[in-house]
Amino acid sequence: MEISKFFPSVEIPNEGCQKTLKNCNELLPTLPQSKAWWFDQLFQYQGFWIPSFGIRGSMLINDHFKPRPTDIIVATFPKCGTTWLRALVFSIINRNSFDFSDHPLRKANPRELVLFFEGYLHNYGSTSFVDGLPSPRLLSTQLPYSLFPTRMTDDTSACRFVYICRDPKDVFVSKWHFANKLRPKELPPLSLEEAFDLFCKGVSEYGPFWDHGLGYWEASVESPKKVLFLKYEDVKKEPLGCVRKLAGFLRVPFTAEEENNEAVAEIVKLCSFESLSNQNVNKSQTSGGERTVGSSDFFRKGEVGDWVNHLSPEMVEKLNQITEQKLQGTGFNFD
Ligand code: PAP
Repeated sequence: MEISKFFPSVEIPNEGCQKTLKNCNELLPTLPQSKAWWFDQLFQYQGFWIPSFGIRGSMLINDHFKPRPTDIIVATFPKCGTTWLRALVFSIINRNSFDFSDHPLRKANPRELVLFFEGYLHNYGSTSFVDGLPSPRLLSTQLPYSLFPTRMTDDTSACRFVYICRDPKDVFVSKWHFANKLRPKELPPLSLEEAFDLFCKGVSEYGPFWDHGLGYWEASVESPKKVLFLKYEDVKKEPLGCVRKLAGFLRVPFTAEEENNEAVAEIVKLCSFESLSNQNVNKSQTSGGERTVGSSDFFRKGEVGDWVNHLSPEMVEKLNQITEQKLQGTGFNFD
């Protein structure tokens, strides 16, 4: 399956990976299934609704991936701000290698600079491509925290996760728009009502939203040096503070000289919605017949609170209620 233009194909996997792929092919038909919002079927796997390529990627990670202490995993639930976080992490880590006027983000979409972990593993059918990347490896994922092996999540492993979460009302609206843009032409549009019902039941790519966020939240509370939990709304409100926090967490804090040179402000400006969405490289459209993902599809409004333009008062009440109920007593909220 072609996931996007950003995943090149393919080589013959080694024997171990072939075994994992065979196990995955045998497992998939035994799992509960649901229609996906856009391309593929969704399968209920270890409590989450995941497309087949995500399960394949997760099984390859579990069986074969060798983490390094320098690995940085950029994790999100879909539509919570992956593109933005990828751009920020890439810019922070590589800030001494590039001039802001001739920065890679002016020539490439953030998805090309921070690779989609499970997507690449799925497409190669092995970990070999990711094994060959130089350190520090920046890898992006939408997999839930519980699907990673303990050799990545326990305290003995030094690889780190950065997660960005977002108000579920905005996540839902963003996801619904994205789904209707990318749904195959032969399928009817996904109505707001149908999508809402599915989202509330947890049935959407990588859902349930709340369980996904909670996994990373709890890990960030337990192991704050391993997992940093950010909220989209906070990054919008306090971008400078959040970028400083991110750099500290990634163990590359800004120096006094960089502060004097306004490096933090430059990164915030370069990675802002206005700046990224206006780069020519990010203006390519979804190609009509094929419905493959275009770079521009990852930039819609980039606002906090667009849900007011789409959700009825009843929908708002229902989503707020589910959120309150799911997150009660956890310390994780959207207040
Ligand atoms: P993905 O899950 O498909 O990778 P992701 O990048 O996580 O998508 O989320 C896309 C959302 O982030 C879009 O939100 P919207 O539909 O509410 O507009 C997109 O506009 C927004 N977005 C993309 N880039 C930025 C940015 N630089 N700053 C803020 N928001 C952004």
